[in-house]
Amino acid sequence: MFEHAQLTAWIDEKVTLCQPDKVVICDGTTEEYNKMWGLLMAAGVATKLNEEKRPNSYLVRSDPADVARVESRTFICADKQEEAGPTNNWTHPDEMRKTLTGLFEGCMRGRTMYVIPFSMGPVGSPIAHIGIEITDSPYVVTNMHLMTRVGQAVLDELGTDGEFVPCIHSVGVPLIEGTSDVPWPCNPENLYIAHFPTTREIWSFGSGYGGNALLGKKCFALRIASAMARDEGWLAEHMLILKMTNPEGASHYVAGAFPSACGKTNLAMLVPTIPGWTVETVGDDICWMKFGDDGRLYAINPEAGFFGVAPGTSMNSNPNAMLSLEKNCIFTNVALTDDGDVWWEEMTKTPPSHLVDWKGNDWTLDSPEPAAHPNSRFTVSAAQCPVIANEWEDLKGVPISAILFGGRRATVVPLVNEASSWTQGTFFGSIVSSEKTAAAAGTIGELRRDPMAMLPFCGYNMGDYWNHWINIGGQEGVNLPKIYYVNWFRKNNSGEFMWPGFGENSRVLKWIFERCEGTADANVTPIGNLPTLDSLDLEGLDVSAEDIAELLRVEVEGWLAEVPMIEDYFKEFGDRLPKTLSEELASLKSNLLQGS
Ligand code: O2Y
Ligand code: MN
Repeated sequence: MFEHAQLTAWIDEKVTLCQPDKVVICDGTTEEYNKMWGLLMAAGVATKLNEEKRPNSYLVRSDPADVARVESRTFICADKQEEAGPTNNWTHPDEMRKTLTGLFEGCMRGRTMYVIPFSMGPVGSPIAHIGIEITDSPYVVTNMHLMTRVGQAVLDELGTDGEFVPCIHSVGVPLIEGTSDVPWPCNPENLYIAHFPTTREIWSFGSGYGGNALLGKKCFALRIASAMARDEGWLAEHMLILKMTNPEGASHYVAGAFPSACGKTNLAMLVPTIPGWTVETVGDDICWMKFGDDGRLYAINPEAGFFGVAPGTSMNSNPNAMLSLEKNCIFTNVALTDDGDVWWEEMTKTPPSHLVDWKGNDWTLDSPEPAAHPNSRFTVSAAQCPVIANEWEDLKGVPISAILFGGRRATVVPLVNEASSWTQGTFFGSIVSSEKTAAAAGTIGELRRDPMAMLPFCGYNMGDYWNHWINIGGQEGVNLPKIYYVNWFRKNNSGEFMWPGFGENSRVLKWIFERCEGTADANVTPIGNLPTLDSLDLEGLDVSAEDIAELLRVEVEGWLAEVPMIEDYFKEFGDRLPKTLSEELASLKSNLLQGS
C-alpha cells in the first residue's frame, strides 16, 4: 500500500481489526475536502453557509453529548503509575490495549477508514514531526486538512523508513447492515483518549469532537510530543508564539503559556494600542522549540490552523480572528442566522432577534439558553489571519527571546514580573494558577494549579517535566529566553478588573521587549524584576495611578501566605519534585521575610 513497510504493516493490522468497508488514503486536496463536505451534508450534520456572506464555509452540529475534550477519559498508559504522575489518569498499557482492542474490533464496519498522513509543522522542518491518523470520521478529515499539513508531501518526507506517530481514532459506532446512521455518531459511554508515550501511539474511541478526535493537536503535539521532547532534549509546550516589532523595525519573538480559556488566541493576534508597534501571529496554541547552533531556542507552530472558541470572539475582542473567519471556515456548534450566516454570544452587541441554536432549535431573545455552545469552535487555516507573520512557516523556526507564563489571578500576582534566572522562571511556571473561587479582600481564593498551562497536556510525570525544564536551562552554551510571569486579571476590592487587558497588554509586551533589548529598567525584588513606574509605557492609558501602583506592588503578605500552599502542592509530587524547585521556594520565602 505504501513504500514504508512499517506503515503498511500498521495499516493492514488496523484494517483487520476495525473491518471497514473501504479504505481511503487522504491526499489533502481541495477535491477531497469538498468530497467530505458532500458526505457530511448528505448525512445531515453539516450545512453550507450563505455563499455571499461566508464563502466556502460550513456549520456542523455535534451530538449534545459530545461537545468538548474530556479530561476524565484521557489516559497516559505507561508501565508504572509514577511515570504518568499524580496529575494524569493512568492505566497499564497491557490493560488499555486489551480494552481498546475489544472496542476497536469491527468498529468501522459499514464505514470508510480514512488514512491521513499529516505533518505537525512545515514539511521538512527539522523541528517538525509526522503522524498518521486513521479515522472513520469525514469531519475529522476536513478539520485535519485545515489544522495540519496533509498529503503526498508528507509521505514523500516519510520515505521508506521515516518515523511517524500512529494515531487511531473511531467514533465507535459501527454501521450494522439495515440500520441507518445518525448525523453525529459517537459513543460517550465508551470514551477513551489513550496515549502510550513509550511506544509513541495514540488511540481514541467514542468522540468525534476537537481535542478528542483531531489527534495531531493535544494528543500528539502536546502529550506524546512532551515525552518525545524529554527524551530528545527539546520542549513541546502549550504556548502561543507572537512576533513584536518596534517603530524602528527591530523584532522579538515571544512564546506564552496560559491555561485554556485565558485568551491565548486574543494575545497571539493582539492589536497594540501603543503607536508604531506591531504584533504578528506565529501560533495561538502550541509551540515546539529546539536548540539552534547558536544555542538559542527556535520555535515552530506545529499546527496549520486555529481551532478557536467562538463565544466571546468579536471585532472588539479580536478583530484579526474575526477577519480570519470571513471565508473557508468550519464552525462547530455555533448558531445559524436567518440569512445563512453564523452567530455566537458576544459576536455583536445585540443578538439577532431569531436564530437556530447549536442544537438546531429556534432561538429568540427570550430563550434561556445560549444560542451557541460555550465551547463552540471555528476551524480556519492560519494563512487567512491578516497578521500572520511571514516567517510562520520558516523551516528553521523563529528564535524565542521571552517566555510568558500566566494564569487568572484576582489577587497577589502582579501585572508582570521577570524571573531573575531560568530556574526561578521554571519555578514561576510550576506554580501557575487560577482562582477557582472568589477571594475576599486580603485573602486568596481556592487555587487551581495549572503548571506551565500543561496540566491536562503533559504526557508524563509533572515532576519529571519540571526537571526536564531545569535540565534544558542547565546546559553549556545555551542562550536562553528570559521568563516572565504575567497576570491580566487582577481585581480591586470592588471586584473590578484593574487592568484593561486586550490591546493594552502591548504595554507589558513592550516592557518585556525592552528588557530583552537591555533598555528598560526594573526594580529587583524577591519575586524577580518588576517594571519601574517610568519603564512601563502608560501614555494615554486610562488606569489610575493607585491601580498601577497596586498592579506593580510586591504583596509580601500575600506571597508569604501562598508559600505553605505551594509547599503542600509540591508535596503531591513526592521524590519526583526537583530539588531546585524546593530551593527556589525556600529562597523566595527567605527573601520575602528579609524584604530584599
Ligand atoms: O474542547 C476541545 O476539544 C478543544 S480544547 C482546545 C482547542 C484549541 C486550543 N486549546 C484548547 C485547550 O483546551 O487548551
Ligand atoms: Mn489550548
